[in-house]
Amino acid sequence: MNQNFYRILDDNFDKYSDNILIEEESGEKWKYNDIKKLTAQFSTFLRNLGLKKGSRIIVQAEKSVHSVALYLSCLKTGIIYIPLNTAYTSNEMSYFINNIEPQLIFLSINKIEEHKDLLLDFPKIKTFILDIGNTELTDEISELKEDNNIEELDENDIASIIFTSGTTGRSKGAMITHKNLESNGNALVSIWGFNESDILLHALPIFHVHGLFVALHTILLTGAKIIFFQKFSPNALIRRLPDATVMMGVPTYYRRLLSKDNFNKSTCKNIRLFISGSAPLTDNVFLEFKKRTDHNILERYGMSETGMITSNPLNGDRIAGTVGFALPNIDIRVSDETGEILTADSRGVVEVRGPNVFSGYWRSEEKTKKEFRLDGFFITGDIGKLDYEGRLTLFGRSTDMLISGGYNIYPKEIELILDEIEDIQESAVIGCPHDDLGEAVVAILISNKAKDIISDDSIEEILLKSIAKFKCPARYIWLDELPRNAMGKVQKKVLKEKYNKIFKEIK
Ligand code: MCA
Repeated sequence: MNQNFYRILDDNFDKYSDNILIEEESGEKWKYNDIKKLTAQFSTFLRNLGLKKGSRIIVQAEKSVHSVALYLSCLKTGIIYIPLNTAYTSNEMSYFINNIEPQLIFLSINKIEEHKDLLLDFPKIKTFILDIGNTELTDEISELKEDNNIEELDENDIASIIFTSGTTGRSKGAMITHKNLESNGNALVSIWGFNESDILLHALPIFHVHGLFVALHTILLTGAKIIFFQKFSPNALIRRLPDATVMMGVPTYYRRLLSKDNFNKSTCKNIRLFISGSAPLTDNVFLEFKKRTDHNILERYGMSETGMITSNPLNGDRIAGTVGFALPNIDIRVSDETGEILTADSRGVVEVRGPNVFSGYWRSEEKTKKEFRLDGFFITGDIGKLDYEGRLTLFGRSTDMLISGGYNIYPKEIELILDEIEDIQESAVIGCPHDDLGEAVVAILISNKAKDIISDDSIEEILLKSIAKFKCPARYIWLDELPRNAMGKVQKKVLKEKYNKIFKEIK
């Protein structure tokens, strides 16, 4: 039997052909049938260029209906879809292109301009503009015949590669299979009670698991509808909230909604479910939200490598500070550093096994091996504890990764660049609590000059040549030395405690 995940979506395209699938901010509406057609035209486009099962395309483009159709056509044709954050610089892109060796690249107009020089290094890779509104590409697609052939695939064939920040400073590509997408999509539909009458507010970017898989698939699997926002804006969302039944977001979205006086019970009158993920939801936001709207936000937990792992219940207690229970068919456990499985209520590293778990890191067999136990459990790196009922609480990570506005950031990547700057002897990058973003990046720097230290702006200018803006420190602090333990290791914990209130003091 064909195990291509798209076959199920295709059935739904027929079953719900006249239902609206996407309503854009402009008011333009796309039925299931329209998206099926566009997907089939993209399939023709890709196949005409000689791409086939296992070929790879990189997409760094603005969120649009056409980019959704391009993604779907990749599922349909067995082509591997690699979405990238639109904030990535040419330096970051260079790494991804060399690592993936794609057959095609799709870029938004501003990215074509930004990567002009970089692209000269890859003359054999065809590049297309994919942007909002009509472009040469979208015009060409609209003229093409529909290719309705769904590629015959095995459940373990790769659907997508999602890059996750790496502990050593280099990103790793998590290979997500058709089985991963199908099992996780079906599990979420079931535990969150999605159905044909749902209307989802979709303001998330679609280059991450949250916006691309979790949000899109729950809708596509049920014949429901999406109100599609270019990006998150609290005012635009408040205008459309009364028309919606479900919203998904990172905690920053909920904090920003609460900052608006006109966000209240009547705005949420038709909403049945607010879902939060990608970063910890604070008790404050959870409680304030309840007070303002009468809704308990449902917090769930996932990773790029695993899709969604746990969720608070749709019916039953949603407890602030916990991320709920394992999804159906997913096993979770907590272990110590040696791999010894811990009993309930003990803190350790969370491990997960199930049909949701990725098949490994792209071209990194060694790295993959290190992250799995022999019995197939994936070591998430998140620190947590399970209670006697199986409810999971998280306490941060075993690595020093931080999460800013829902984006994972690895300090090492930033420190490596800072340490190369002439005036900087060494650096330590940490995440500090931030009201809006959850955490924001702070760089602690040691100078090798007595005076006339390089300015913050000059440092940022250097950083921006290599890394995306959202990874750049929001604050730079110069110290005489970094705190170290007896082994000489920098004590980031000490720094984090010291600068815990740094973003609160300036208010
Ligand atoms: C934008 N900026 C940021 C961030 N985003 N800085 C730090 N952290 C961020 N997350 C900076 C920009 O560089 C820019 O700097 C300034 O903020 C304004 O940019 P803009 O794009 O207008 O920002 P924004 O609209 O306010 O965006 C903030 C945001 C956005 C709404 C929180 O980052 C967002 O939508 N995040 C969602 C991320 C997400 O989907 N994560 C899921 C991945 P300047 O003005 O100085 O130039 S995790 C996942 O998928 C796992 C599996 C899971 O469990 O879900």
